[in-house]
Amino acid sequence: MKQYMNFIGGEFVATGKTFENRAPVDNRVLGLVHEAGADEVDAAVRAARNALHGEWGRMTVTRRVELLHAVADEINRRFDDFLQAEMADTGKPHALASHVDIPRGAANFKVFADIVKNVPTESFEMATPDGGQALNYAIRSPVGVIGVVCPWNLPLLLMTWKVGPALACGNTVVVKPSEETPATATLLGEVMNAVGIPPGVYNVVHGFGPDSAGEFLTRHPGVNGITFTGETRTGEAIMAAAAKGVRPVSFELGGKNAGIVFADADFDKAVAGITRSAFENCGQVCLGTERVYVERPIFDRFVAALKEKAEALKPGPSEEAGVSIGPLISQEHRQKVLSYYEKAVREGATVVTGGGVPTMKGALAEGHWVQPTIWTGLPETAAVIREEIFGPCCHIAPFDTEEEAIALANATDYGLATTVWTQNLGRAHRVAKQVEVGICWINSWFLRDLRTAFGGAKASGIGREGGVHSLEFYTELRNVCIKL
Ligand code: NAD
Ligand code: 6OD
Repeated sequence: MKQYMNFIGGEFVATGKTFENRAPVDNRVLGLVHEAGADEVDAAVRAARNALHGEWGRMTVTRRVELLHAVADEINRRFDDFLQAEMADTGKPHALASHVDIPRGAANFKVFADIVKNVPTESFEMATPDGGQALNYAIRSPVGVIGVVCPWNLPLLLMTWKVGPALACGNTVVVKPSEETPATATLLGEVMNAVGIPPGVYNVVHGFGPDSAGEFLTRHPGVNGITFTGETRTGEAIMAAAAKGVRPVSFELGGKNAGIVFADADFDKAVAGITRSAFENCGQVCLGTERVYVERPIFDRFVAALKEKAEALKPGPSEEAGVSIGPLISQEHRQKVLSYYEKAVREGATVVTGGGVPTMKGALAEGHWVQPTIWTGLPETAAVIREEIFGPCCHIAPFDTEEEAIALANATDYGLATTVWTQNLGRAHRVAKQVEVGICWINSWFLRDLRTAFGGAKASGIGREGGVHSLEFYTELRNVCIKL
């Protein structure tokens, strides 16, 4: 039976306490995860602290950049190992994991290493009261030990999106992967050792949230900053933990994102785009579109076209030819999604398609499958329009004016992302400026340039990461003032 161990100070560490890691496609046991207790978390934080004061802390930026490039190269060399691990843990289709998750896992190390190498700091000359001069210049120092708490939907991608810039800036990390997806974070430990990242720079502790590794890590006074991706409610608990010691947080939280389709949009591209934003990764993307607003003249045609696309999605195991949708992550999450499917019907929705569980053959019948689902006809107060579901589903409603579409999109506590479909450039700019989100895609969705700011407005997050913005969180900017 495969064992997923903690990675502390460059060594794989077993604990007496394990839990099962199960495959979402058929619920088979993939292996046993060694849960870290308070002692292991403490050992990981101490290893990370020691590494800050060792070779890593003294290393030149040039050498650090070389090592992080080597990490990326080694992930690419072991591409298939990472791919198999990610597909087993998540059940996502091969095409998605091989084109998005694993390549981004590698890119996150190179891009941020290059940014850190190339970003200058400011300097100012100033006149002094005695008629002389002083020179001010800024230096960026690592924050210290960073706690990285991760979700399960894009495990390697979202973990390295934090670890890449944290290490590039000279910090050390203790990563707490989701209990649902322990594999790729563990595998990355092998990569770190293989390329010569000093022991203690990258640590992994496995376990759950409350009263387990997640809470032990975020409450640990030796952690200098916490970066977290996950549910807004979990963010609230972590923020309370971070308040002790006044430690900084960077949060990427939940969403209830709108898609807006104007009648002047390229119809086929809009349908293809919303098909992706509503159903990709079985709807388990924080940037996904669970509320779609379509201008009235094309509403009926759009609903019919999206229905056709949803019904054409083929569920199945990651490597089967033609499979385009995987299962949900767990039985528990499936219960949550199905409870919303039932609630939508109770609240009076018209179920355009889906609403249940597909028939799967053999062992796959034990997997966490749900049908891609489209609703119409609900009032904006309905639970499936207000609350994040995180499943392959959306409600579609008509609108009549640009102002109405913007008001509908903004009528939510969340503010992560919007996707807007129009061929009118002026309208695109007007809407993008008024939607209250961290990222607004026009005629596209989940198109990522890692040099840009990423994060959420309102209840969708705190702070921005990406490009130089990551440096704001992962470094402490200091000013040196020299009287000349
Ligand atoms: P989650 O909040 O349940 O768990 C995320 C991580 O937090 C896990 O590792 C979990 O063990 C840990 N955790 C849970 N409780 C904790 C606690 N009290 N203290 C410390 N750690 C704790 O989220 P999830 O179900 O894994 O992921 C889905 C959610 O993540 C959705 O809400 C989605 O929108 C959000 N998400 C947001 C973004 C973004 O960029 N904004 C990206 C991906 C996912
Ligand atoms: O692409 C990224 O950098 C990013 N943070 C994506 C988040 C996806 C949410 O599920």
